Amino acid sequence: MSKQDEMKRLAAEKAVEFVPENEYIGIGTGSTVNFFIEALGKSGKQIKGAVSTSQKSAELMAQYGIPEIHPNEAMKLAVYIDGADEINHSLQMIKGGGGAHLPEKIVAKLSEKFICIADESKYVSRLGKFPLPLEVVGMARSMVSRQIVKMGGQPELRIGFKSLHGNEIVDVRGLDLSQPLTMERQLNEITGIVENGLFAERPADLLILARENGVVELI
Ligand code: ABF
Repeated sequence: MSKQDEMKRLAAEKAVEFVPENEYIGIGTGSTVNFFIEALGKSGKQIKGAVSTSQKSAELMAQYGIPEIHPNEAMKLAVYIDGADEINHSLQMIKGGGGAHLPEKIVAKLSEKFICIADESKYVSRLGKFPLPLEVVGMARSMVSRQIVKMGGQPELRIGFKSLHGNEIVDVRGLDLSQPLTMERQLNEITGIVENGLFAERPADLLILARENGVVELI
């Protein structure tokens, strides 16, 4: 197992301690979350049900006997466990590297507590080294791209990728993300963008960060 995978596993295993018994929870997407699903399944903890955010997570949950529920069945989720592509010191994130940031943002907003699990490579002082994913309706891709260029961004279509909801993903470099909340709200105004990968309005409430030296920090 690589050093980075070992750190992801450490953070994921720590997160199981924060899962309350007999509650509805949300489960994100990505390789760090895959370690969490395995650890939760092996822990024997009984949860009422979990909302998944991708087919991959749903399949892994089924493999470990974690009961799945549809998000419309739950008024609120006690906790949401998910990874991130980048997370800053205010626990604002860039997510969507896996193309699942729309369901992830929906489930995050449905959850009382968002716990982000990550290895230390994701922890940054300023967001933006990772290209910002935008889920875009196909018919509006060019119109959206022109507006992104006017904002200083360099949009790149994720070739051959369709989201869970059949939309396209455009990855954007070069936007000024020094004020993540302002940028998230600006992007929300652009017709044709279904969802952007900035999690500033809904940041994480807790970061479980695994360091290279094996220490797991709670931030
Ligand atoms: C997911 O976590 C995505 O938003 C993000 O792309 C991913 C990070 O992936 P990994 O855990 O594999 O680094 O929620």
